[in-house]
Amino acid sequence: MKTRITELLGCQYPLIQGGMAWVAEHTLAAAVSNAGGIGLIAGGSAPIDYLREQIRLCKEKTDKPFGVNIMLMSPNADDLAQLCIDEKIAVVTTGAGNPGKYIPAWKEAGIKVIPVIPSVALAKRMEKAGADAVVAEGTESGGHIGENTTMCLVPQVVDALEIPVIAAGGIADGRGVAASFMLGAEGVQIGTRFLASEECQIHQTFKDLVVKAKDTDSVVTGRYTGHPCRNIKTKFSKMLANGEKEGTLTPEQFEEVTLGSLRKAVQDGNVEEGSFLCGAIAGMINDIKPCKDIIEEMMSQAEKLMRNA
Ligand code: TUI
Repeated sequence: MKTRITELLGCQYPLIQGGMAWVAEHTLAAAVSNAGGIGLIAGGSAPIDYLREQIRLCKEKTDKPFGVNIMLMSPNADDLAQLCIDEKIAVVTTGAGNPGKYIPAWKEAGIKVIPVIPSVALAKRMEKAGADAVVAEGTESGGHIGENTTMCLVPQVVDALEIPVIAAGGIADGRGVAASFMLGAEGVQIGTRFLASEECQIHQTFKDLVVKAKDTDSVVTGRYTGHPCRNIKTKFSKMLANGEKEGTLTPEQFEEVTLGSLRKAVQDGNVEEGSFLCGAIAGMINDIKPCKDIIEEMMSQAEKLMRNA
């Protein structure tokens, strides 16, 4: 399991955790890093003081490298980007935008930069801008997504770039990891599987929704706002999907009712008003266990499959 990603990031396994807004805090990040992957703390739309505290708590829980995800639509993105430099963060991933303007300063500070991208065009731009690797994220992922699937996107990004590619979207066991490697990826990003981990601090209702989900239980909402998001089907997400389809909810009303809905899902387990962002692979996840068990089982299954391939 040695690839350019384990070499670049100095970790045992070529696995990074998804930078899930509101979900990825220091307990989860430290557990993933301690288990040999790269844990991430999500900046999301949080204020700088929150992220600084999370980084410091994570440093107390692990001496392994970990990273921060910068959500580029955040009004605080400039401050959070600088904080990563001040706190000497090992690796930064980005989402929901083009991080080009931050890359020179991050590189100067010795930070490994890994933008998450949903298209070949953006991947090429990131390589030119100096990224160390990219995460090619398929539409199977939870949260804010592009249109192309992991199966189609990953090999096209691999062909277009020299830098290593990490596959994301729909990967939750060793079969997904092995398939990603067959597509030319040199690492995987795992999000949804870690929702159902012991160390993940989300509300129990959220974990139960992931564990109970079937293959058909995810829905994409908000395409007409320009920010499509994959969620678990609930009364709330079905209402949003319906309002969008029937034209009974304007894009402005959609933005209004979803404001604050990530927090309501993650912290309150509020199924009436919360957005439970989650990938399409949730149907395959049937138990909650420690991150270490998740990672070791996934990687040993992948190794066996690849040895026999
Ligand atoms: O970023 C994600 N997933 C996310 S971010 C998030 S918080 C949020 N909430 C409401 C609306 C929007 C975000 C929840 N889930 N994944 C990585 C990702 N990046 N997916 C798609 C993109 C992306 C989109 C456009 C990356 C670059 C991009 O560039 C456009 C440009 O500026 O050229």
